[in-house]
Amino acid sequence: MSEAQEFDVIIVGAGMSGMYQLHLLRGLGYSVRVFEAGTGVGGTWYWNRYPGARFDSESYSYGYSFSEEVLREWSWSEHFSAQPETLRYLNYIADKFDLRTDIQFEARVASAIFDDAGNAWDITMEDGSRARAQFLITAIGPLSTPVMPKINGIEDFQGDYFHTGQWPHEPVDFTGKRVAVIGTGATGVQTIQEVAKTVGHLTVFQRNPNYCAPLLNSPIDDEAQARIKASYDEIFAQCNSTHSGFLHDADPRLALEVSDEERKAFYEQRYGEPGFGIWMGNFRDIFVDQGANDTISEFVREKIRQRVKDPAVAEKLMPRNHGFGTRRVPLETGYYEVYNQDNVVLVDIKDTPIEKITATGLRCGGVEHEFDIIIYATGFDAVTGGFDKIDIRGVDGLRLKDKWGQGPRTYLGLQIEGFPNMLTLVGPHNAASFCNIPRCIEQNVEWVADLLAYIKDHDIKRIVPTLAAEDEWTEHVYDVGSKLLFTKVDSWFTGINRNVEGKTKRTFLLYAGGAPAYREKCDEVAANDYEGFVLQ
Ligand code: NA7
Repeated sequence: MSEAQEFDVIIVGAGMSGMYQLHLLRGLGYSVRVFEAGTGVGGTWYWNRYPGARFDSESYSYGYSFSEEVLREWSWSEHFSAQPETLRYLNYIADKFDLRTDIQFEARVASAIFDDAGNAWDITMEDGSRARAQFLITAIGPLSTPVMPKINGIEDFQGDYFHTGQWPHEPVDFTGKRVAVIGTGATGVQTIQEVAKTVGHLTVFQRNPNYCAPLLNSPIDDEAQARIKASYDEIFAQCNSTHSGFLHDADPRLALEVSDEERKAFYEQRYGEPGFGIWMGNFRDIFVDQGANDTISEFVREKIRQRVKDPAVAEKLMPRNHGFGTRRVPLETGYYEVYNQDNVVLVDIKDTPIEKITATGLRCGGVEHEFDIIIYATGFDAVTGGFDKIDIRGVDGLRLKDKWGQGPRTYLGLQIEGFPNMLTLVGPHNAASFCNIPRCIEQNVEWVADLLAYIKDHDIKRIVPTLAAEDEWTEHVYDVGSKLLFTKVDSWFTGINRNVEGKTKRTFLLYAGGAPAYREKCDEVAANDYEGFVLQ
């Protein structure tokens, strides 16, 4: 067995949260090592190189806010930047703060075992190399475990096939090719509208449609750039004041208290504005009141009806089994118009699932389809999937996967009873998993850095939440969730993934009480000497 390298802190993952955590902890004098499975930094933006991948958040609300110099130096070129630019940005951050010296790339963590007597974590990589540290920080992202569908014959296909979350680094040429896309979530929508521009023929296999709304992206000109750079304080203050860290905030009115004309005019206005305004800036009751939700759901269905020429195709694209915004709203640029192209076919597979993948394509509803390329936009084993892939064992060998068998249990989505000295950035039941994510990442990372500064000052060897604190937080998370229409619907928010063993029962993976309330609670816990934690 190779000898273990020793550090004060091990961080798993060099995406946005791992990078910033490394930067802050190094500044506190901790020895830190980041283990990253990829060959470069960037996490989500490193892996998701599929055609059309881009922000649905305004670019300038997405970047880090912690460095004045970065805010001055970096210029986003579009209001909603594409993946290559975001990856360039994250590489620029890594260079600027000299992060790579403490990141080990191509190192995938296989197990993390807590040494009770030594108050330390023993980490083993897939290649057998080992490391040990007092603290383990997971920065593994909520959408980092791509999942292929459970369909027979996937490996029999003789053409090229890709999962969007494991896209090759080399460009893929679709010109003149017969292409299939399976999946119509936020990723599928971005992919479909992009590949439709060059394909010979495109077939989309849709199980459930989603309510998509216009992104309305545009370049940032010099004047807008100057305005943005001069108003970063206001931009971040606005994000920090809203429920989910976006620039958009709920309208104080109720959908059903205004007149039909006023409601319609408001929906038209939101539909015609860039970004998530229609989701995050809508009437505040659309997520809790089915009647209110019905009005916006029908409005978006009507837009689909207007934009898709063939009424039968339009009908297939209209969600009927859930309300607007109760699943992630994909933002689109000409998505619905793709279905007006002569070389695009939509196959509804709700009642006739794909039977098998064949050497030349796939068989569905008794029909053989032939393809050159199959794209799987089938999503992720969300939020807990990254944890499940690592054999994580706490006190008395308790496996995290077993502890979370009936759904996650955490304190603040940041620590777990029975797993001392382990901190979970953007973990389940953490506000960051339902947020304009960098805004909440910064809160998580800064809170953990403050905690580790306190630990250093007080010579603490071990921190773990009490069972009572964990129970109380978990109950609060489910209680808040139970009031929302989200929790009545199958989606990755509710932990449903029929391609993964054991993920067929609804739970709730997010904290939906809002980023401000979450931040307040975290601050209160810290101000009360880390109330709810046992510090030894
Ligand atoms: P999603 O939102 O989980 O979407 C996955 C899509 O794949 C969805 O349309 C699924 O249909 C479909 N799917 C999954 N398995 C199958 C099988 N077996 N057959 C056919 N279709 C299937 O993942 P995304 O990557 O789009 O988005 C995830 C997040 O990333 C997104 O919310 C953004 O925040 C970024 P279903 O709807 O389950 O019927």
